[in-house]
Amino acid sequence: MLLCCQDYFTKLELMLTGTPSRTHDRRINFRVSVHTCRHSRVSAAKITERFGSFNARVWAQCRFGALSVGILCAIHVAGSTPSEAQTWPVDAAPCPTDLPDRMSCVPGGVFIRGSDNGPENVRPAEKVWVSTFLMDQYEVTYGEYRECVKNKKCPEAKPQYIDYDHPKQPMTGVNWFDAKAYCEAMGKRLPTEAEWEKAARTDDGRTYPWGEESATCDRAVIMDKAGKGCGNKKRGKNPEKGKPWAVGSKPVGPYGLFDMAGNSWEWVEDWYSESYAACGKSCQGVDPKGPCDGAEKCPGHHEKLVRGGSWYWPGNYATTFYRRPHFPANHPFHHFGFRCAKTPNNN
Ligand SMILES: [Ca+2]
Repeated sequence: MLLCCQDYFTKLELMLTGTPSRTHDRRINFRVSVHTCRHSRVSAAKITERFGSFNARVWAQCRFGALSVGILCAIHVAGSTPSEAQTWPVDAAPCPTDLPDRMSCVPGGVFIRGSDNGPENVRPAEKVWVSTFLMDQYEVTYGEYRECVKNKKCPEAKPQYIDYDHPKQPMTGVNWFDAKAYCEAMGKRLPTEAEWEKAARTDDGRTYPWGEESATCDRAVIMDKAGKGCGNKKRGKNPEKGKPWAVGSKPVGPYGLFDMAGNSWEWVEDWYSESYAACGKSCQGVDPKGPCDGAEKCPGHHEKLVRGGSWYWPGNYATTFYRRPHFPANHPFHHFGFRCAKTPNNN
């Protein structure tokens, strides 16, 4: 029987309706027309909604894969069953009433992570669950980081440009280890990549923290027609490189968080993978932690991630789902920042 992916999922729906037994499912062996699969118009969100993330992943491979991946797709389709659909926790822990200073609570639950309209590395869009967590309302500032260094609780780190050292500007020029050390010194931690994305986009799959309207300098510190940093030039050499603004200079976003789009890039905890499809199970389900489930060493993975775009880049880098990989030691040097998260005591 030669079927395309769309036919497969139609069949799967019929099977679900008829509640076939697992044994029966396993005997089903569809072959897949690679060409038709790649031109299927079924959306990943629809597949995820109906059949869970596993089948959405199969769909993504069918649709976007080259011939060799198409063969894998056929194997996956043949082996997949409706019983592998994701199940979610019944409820998330409530937000605590007593929140730490300058932190917000992001209620746990399912949200749409990734996008089918962005670069390959954000695909596919699929539902994942994050537990209730707390998130810094602002990027960590230069002043806060220097205070931590002064108190001998944080590694020495500084931006390389002058005019990036105002107390209320985001701390830029930290590597991933510096960012992690700062958060731990504050009794916090770096957010996972999934947590960061949930905090930026809520549970409705929006493109920017404010919704679908394009990023402009009314909403975020980005590069626009006026230049980098919304035209706010830096002192000294190369003024056109612009500079980050004081944190919280633009309108507040969901959950009371500022600058989740633009201003400084923000390190997150996870190792980088080429796409969520390539990451597989470690990027799916409940509280995904990325490749190697967030282990300190992760063979084959050498980069971490920053999220949210910055003053230096145009608005399309400031989407809720854009992923930028970089080496945790920050070589070559970039002016990246961060904010911290925390697991509430009741969770
Ligand atoms: Ca930011």
